[in-house]
Amino acid sequence: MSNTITAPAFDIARIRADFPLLEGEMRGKPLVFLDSAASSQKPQQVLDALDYYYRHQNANVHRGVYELSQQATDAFELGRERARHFLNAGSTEEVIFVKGCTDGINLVASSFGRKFLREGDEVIISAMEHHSNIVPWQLACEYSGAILKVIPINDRGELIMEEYKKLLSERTQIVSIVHVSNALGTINPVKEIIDLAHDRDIPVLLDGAQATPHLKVDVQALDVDFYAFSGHKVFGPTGIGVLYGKKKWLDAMPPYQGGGEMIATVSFEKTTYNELPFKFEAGTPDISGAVGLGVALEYIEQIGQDNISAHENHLLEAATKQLLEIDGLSIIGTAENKASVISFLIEGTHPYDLGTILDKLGIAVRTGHHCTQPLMDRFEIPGTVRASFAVYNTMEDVDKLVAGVKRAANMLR
Ligand code: 7TS
Repeated sequence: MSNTITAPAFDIARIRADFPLLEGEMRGKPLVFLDSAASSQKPQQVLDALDYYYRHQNANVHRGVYELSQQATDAFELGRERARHFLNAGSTEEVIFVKGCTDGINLVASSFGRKFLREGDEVIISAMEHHSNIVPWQLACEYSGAILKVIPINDRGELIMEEYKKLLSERTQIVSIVHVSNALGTINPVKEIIDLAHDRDIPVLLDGAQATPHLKVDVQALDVDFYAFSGHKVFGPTGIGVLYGKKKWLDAMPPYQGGGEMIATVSFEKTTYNELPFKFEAGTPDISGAVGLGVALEYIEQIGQDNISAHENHLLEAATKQLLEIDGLSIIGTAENKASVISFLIEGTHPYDLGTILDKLGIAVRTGHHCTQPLMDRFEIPGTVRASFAVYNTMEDVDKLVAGVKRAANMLR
């Protein structure tokens, strides 16, 4: 079994041992978890951090004069500093805690939209967006009278860059694009996308939900204006995520929600707002979530994103090759530059039936449209079976997936 790579910092057995849930069984069989694109499992280090926080540090933040509240605030702000480091943001002022990637995109669509979108303006997205990067912009367009423009993709599931260039115009106010597609695995040429938009002074938001678990992201090197991701996909807790935003934009944008923490002073006549990043964090934040997320991000950095990518590419290549040997199987999403997501269909079978049989074998995959209905329409399919690999998956998982899919296909045909 060739499930390890040679990088010295990378030991798959040790990494797997960090994830207690992966040692369990499902339906009486050892669990083969291949749905990390939906939500990842959590390492012991994150579980311990949450436990420690609630046992020893729990209090509300930024408010109490007492020592415990100071400790909770320090733990929370350490989570922010770790998120800043993870993205290589210039300042923690630019790191806003949100509920998740969806919440981060909604914040920008709502606040940026209110300030900068007017009738006849245009917003550019792409044909491979998750609903979370479609619907918030549809709402913003509905309120403002702006128009949504969509970059088409080719049959491999890659953006057609020539079409993107044609869509950019003096009417474009913002470009909002997925970094890595959750349904196809395509890694988009985000630096080129950003540079082309910046040539016209148009800001760019990247949906980093699927990129952050796999790739090194450097918001300064990308020069990206907004970057959103979810904690639960990067081995952290649910209910927390990060929106990075360039200070110049965040300063220019109105608050998204009102309430505690986002204010400086309140009177019935006039309220003034807190400084960044608190201006965008109304109400008691997800304190333990920020603590756990910080530890999860440090966990990724300790393994090293290059090691993670190399390991996952190894699994992706092997799984792709072996699955394609199965009669009637086709892969949806064959971009040259891909992350560890494989969407597939088998002629004469329904994705849901395949997924159900795999589940009986203890193999967790996702079936359906993956919250990308317009993308499924583009390929004229109702959905796919999707296997997604994370750092803790092994070549044994690949072998079990392939054997399971063969068995399911034989049963269904
Ligand atoms: N953007 C992308 C590219 C995603 O894959 C997802 C979630 C989101 C945004 C939304 O993230 P959330 O944490 O705010 O919900 N994707 C998936 C998936 O592929 N299967 O389940 C959730």
